[in-house]
Amino acid sequence: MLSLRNKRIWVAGHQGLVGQALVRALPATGASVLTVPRFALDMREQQAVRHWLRQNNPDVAIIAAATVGGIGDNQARPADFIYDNMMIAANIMHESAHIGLEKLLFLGSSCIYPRDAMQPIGPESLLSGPLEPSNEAYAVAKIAGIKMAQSYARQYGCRFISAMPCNLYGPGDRFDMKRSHVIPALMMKMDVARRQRQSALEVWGTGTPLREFLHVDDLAAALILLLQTHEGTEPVNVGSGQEISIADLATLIAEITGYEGDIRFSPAYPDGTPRKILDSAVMRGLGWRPEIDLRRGLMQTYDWFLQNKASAAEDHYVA
Ligand code: GFB
Repeated sequence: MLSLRNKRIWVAGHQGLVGQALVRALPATGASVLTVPRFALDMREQQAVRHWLRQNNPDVAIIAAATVGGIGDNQARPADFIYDNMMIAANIMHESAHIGLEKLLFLGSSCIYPRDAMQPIGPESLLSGPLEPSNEAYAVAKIAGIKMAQSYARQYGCRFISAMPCNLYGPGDRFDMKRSHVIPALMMKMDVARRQRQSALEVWGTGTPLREFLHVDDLAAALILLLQTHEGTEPVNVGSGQEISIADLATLIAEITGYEGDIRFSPAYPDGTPRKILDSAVMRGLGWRPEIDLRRGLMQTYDWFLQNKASAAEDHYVA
């Protein structure tokens, strides 16, 4: 058990969806949260990361910094996704190993697992088959991060652990019709369509893929529990256990946003992986349960969007 009381915890990527949730949740543990704005530290620069870590000397680090986006953004910018994410993980882990950090938590994503993995997906599926092509670059960078954490643990005895969340959503997400994940993209599209009284709108793909969604505040609680109680180098899956098809999700978001026009599926756009539900047995074994059901979480996220339209559409590079 690691008490976080009075620990100085660096949340790398505090402006992103996960980072903001951690900044909200960590103070209740008695920890003090360290952050650095993007303009003051480019985590892709090794010298800058080395200098910052030596100056600030945190006790614990959480790598929530990443270049992320939805399926469209992944397909448009594979070079950014592989380069940024590999550099961020490599620089932070390598430099952390040399300042005697007590513990580090690396965040990945369920897209690290093979496209045709057995469902629910356990960590033993890692590297057992080909990846989903639409997000291969991102997945490879995240797999490299997991392997780095394992290698530094083995060679130097570092307490580097990894968590793999399912698809996330919540307040503080990036809202962009082309680049963001499905929930913010559909909320934004439907909000515009309702206000402009459009009779129909387009939802990418066939509507048949299944996704497991988790509210980011539930993820933050899981990550804190992992820091406090978990040791070991196997990635730990964090999922809600609840799946929904994209078609049903679109209907639910239409209800919440008050959009009453037609929903037209557009198979010219990619579906991505057909299904990716995680086996989250390790988290459940630690006593963690998600508390925010999808409908309530979507309503709260839409309210947040309505109140924060300007910042929600900003161009985040970290998530
Ligand atoms: O959220 P999303 O981009 O993530 O897409 P992935 C989920 C599903 O929603 C896909 C469909 O089947 C999309 O085709 N979809 C329908 C839409 N309409 C839209 C729309 O307007 N925007 C978006 N974005 N999707 C991402 C990975 O995959 O998952 C990332 O690309 C990351 O690397 C993340 O791992 C968790 O689940 O397909």
